[in-house]
Amino acid sequence: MKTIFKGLAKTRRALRENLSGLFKKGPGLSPEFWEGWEAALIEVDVGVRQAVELTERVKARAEEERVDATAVSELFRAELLKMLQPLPGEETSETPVPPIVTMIVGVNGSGKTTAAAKLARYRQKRGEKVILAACDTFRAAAIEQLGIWAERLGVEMVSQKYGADAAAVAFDAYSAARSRGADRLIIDTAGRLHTRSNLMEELKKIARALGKTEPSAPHEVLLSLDAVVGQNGLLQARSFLEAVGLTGVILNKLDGTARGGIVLAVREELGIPVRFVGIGEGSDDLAEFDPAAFVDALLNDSSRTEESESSLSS
Ligand SMILES: Nc1nc2c(ncn2[C@@H]2O[C@H](COP(=O)(O)OP(=O)(O)OP(=O)(O)O)[C@@H](O)[C@H]2O)c(=O)[nH]1
Ligand SMILES: [Mg+2]
Repeated sequence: MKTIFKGLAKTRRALRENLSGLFKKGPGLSPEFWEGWEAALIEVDVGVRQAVELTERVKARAEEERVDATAVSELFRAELLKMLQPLPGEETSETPVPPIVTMIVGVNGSGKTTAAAKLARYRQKRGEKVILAACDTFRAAAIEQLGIWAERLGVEMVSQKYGADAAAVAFDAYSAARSRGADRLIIDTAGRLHTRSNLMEELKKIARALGKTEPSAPHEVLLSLDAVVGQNGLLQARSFLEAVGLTGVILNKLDGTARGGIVLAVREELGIPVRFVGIGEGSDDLAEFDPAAFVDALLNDSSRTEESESSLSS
């Protein structure tokens, strides 16, 4: 299993390289020093607004606390962590009656089907009984792809034939999950239809079909985002947000990009939390998003070397 520390290796290295020049200039906190931090943060895709705000906060604290350049990373760490604290209403105390339904939505190729499989595995490892629903009926290969994962994981999949009504598949899958006493129902959806508006209508229809059988379902709607696409992905995210009301993000392919700072931008720009990160193509390459582990993985520059990193269990 990969960890977020491994998943963020490229981002961490990029940040470190961009910052290394700043410290060679000595311990002074010049305007160039702060501009350097800002630029380095923007480079790893935290978003311009977030980078400016973060740097300003740290600068204010550094001046107030009269620290030198070497202590600045610690201040960034603290302020980053503050920015990543749960959003209001993010932590709900109600526990829905199982099966808890998770819909995975997002544009084509963003990693939905793989994320559905990883999430199934994640729940399975926690002793939960999972059922997968193949609601991407737009392509025959999509049903097959999920079927292969289901078989590999030993998880039941509910599907119909290619071209079937996705909402009907979801409805069936929910009934099956309930009658079989499943804890979780995880729904894979299409990323592409004939037109974008059809896709949004289809997703709404799936959600409505679920809501008819259980008013509280779907309990989670997770947007699958490709971290490699970076900031551009946030534009598409808005249409999903408006159509189906997202509860969180699964940020996929974090391992393949040096732009892992997108985690901050997602949260600030969309107002929804990153719930999981995808850090590889295997079923175990998923981590629940943990702000402290993220900040540690992003800014760690000395206490954990690249060698100890590579010796971490994989
Ligand atoms: N490196 C890496 N690759 C990933 C990750 N998640 C998914 N992939 C790869 O990205 C590609 C697309 O993944 P899919 O899960 O098929 O994406 P999708 O959103 O279901 O695509 P459509 O069904 O076509 O809309 C596959 O080759 C996956 O193996 C990840 O976290 N890291
Ligand atoms: Mg798919």
